[in-house]
Amino acid sequence: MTTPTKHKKLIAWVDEITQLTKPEKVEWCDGSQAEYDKMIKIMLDEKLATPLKRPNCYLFRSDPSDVARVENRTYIASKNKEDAGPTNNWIDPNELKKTMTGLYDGCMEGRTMYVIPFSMGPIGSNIAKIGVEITDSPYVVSNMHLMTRVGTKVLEVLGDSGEFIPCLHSVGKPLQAGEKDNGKWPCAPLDKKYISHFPEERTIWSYGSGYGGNALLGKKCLALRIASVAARDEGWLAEHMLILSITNPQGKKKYVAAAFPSACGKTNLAMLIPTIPGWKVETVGDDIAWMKFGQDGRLYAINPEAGFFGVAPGTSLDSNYNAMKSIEKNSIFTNVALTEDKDVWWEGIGYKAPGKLIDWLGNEWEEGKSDKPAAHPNARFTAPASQCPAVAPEWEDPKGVPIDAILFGGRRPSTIPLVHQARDWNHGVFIGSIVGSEITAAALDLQAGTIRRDPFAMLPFCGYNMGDYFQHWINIGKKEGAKLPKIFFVNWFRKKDGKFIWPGYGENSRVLKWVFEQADGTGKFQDTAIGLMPTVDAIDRPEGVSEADMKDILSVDKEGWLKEIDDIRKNHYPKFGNKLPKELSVALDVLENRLKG
Ligand code: OXD
Ligand code: MN
Repeated sequence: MTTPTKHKKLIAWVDEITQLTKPEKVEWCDGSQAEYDKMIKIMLDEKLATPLKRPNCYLFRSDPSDVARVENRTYIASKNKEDAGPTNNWIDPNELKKTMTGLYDGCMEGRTMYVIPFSMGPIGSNIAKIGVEITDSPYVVSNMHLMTRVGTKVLEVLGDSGEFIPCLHSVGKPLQAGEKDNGKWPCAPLDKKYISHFPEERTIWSYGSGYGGNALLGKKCLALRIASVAARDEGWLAEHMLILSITNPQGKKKYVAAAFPSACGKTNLAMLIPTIPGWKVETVGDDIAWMKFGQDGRLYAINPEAGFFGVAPGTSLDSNYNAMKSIEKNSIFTNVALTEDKDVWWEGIGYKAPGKLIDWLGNEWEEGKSDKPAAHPNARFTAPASQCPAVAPEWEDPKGVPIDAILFGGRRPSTIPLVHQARDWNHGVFIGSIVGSEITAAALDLQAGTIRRDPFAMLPFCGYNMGDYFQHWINIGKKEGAKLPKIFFVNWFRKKDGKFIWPGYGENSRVLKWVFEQADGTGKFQDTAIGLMPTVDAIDRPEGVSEADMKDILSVDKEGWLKEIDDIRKNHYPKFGNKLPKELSVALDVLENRLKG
């Protein structure tokens, strides 16, 4: 195959990696449908893919050791340890490169090396960034086709000397002569997996995992960890946020970005169907937002991705109609269960398993007979965003959409009310910095059920010192002429007697309506010790929520907050040492005084 670019630096890098990893052959990806079909054919032949009855849909089962992001094998290898900060794993970059070069040596033997030029963001947008992923996984190539914009058109924009972020990936399973994968998902053992970032060089090296965020390097690695470093240096924001538009019955539209820790329902919120008549929500993105100041001083956001990599379990026509419609065709399913008539099934899909299934491990599974879930809790679908019935017509607008409100949230069974609003930008940064959530299944190596602080929902995704990141947010608020979004703290997950009080899903539109009104200056609110809150009549009570419960989730739990403050003071803020911006310790003091006063 001839090299489809004259970009010297890119060609030299591809040559260098070819010599190191020693693949059987090298292929440059053009992004065509024929290429996608070829990848699928390779994986069907290798018995890694199972065709489904949904048109152009396939099921994959990964290795049981390779089912989620591996946070304790994820590294920020900055030159100085302090630049990675207290929340990241750090290894000296020279040492890490030495170890990984040893692993990469010959790691693609017997495999094809694919070179995938991709754009995060609409091709040619001045907010977009170009990456090139080298991988030995056809699964990665096909998923990158859905999740990003790939191929020749990206090389055209890159030209002979454009900037790109090199992203090196290998599953870490070379093949001996004559050996085939033969139905076995290729990956390396856990202690050989490395998801490494070199922030000063803007480079990503991933080894040993073929799953999701570990392997689709445009997503968490580039669009969050590396982009957050670029954003700090260039004065913008790369955030773990969905983007939606909300339109009132009079046709007025506002844009909301919202950060929630992994598996807290960002995809559901991004696509919700309002239960309140006359209101409309449309989706711009479900996971990542890049926000830059426009000429008018407003923050404009793009969704750098082109698809959804959503958690399947719990997704049903009731919980997320638009996601279910998005995955009717041209989608990839990983670690869900298979029905006898070759459809997918998972826990929470909205109907009983139709007969016997094959579970995510490839074993027979029957309702009531097996105590293990049929789909892995972190089973995923990959689908093109363009297939979402609720996708906003402007979702690919290269200039982005102007953000009116930012929401922070997490799974908090107590203390945090349904919604409150920050008094000003710094108070909003304080709210972002204290986000916490009950742990879910999106990361392999964490204890499900406990609460961990996840500032800005960026704990696993911030590519530099989190204390400096807080400061960067404070600095954004100081920009001259900035017309900043309003900031809110939401919590759909309050519990009473072990049950959720708030119905969530489409009913969250009631809260979005108040957010809209607050951003519009027309909301009804009261000033409280923790911030601005809706008056009792400002949010309509959904069916099934009693007046007493509604009051409960819309009031200030003084004791709970004082405990929260104590925990922040003792266990959270001290981690950041002298990097903690003074504005945040001041905000904590002010909150305590207001509660006590
Ligand atoms: C994701 C995650 O996959 O946050 O989006 O883990
Ligand atoms: Mn995410």
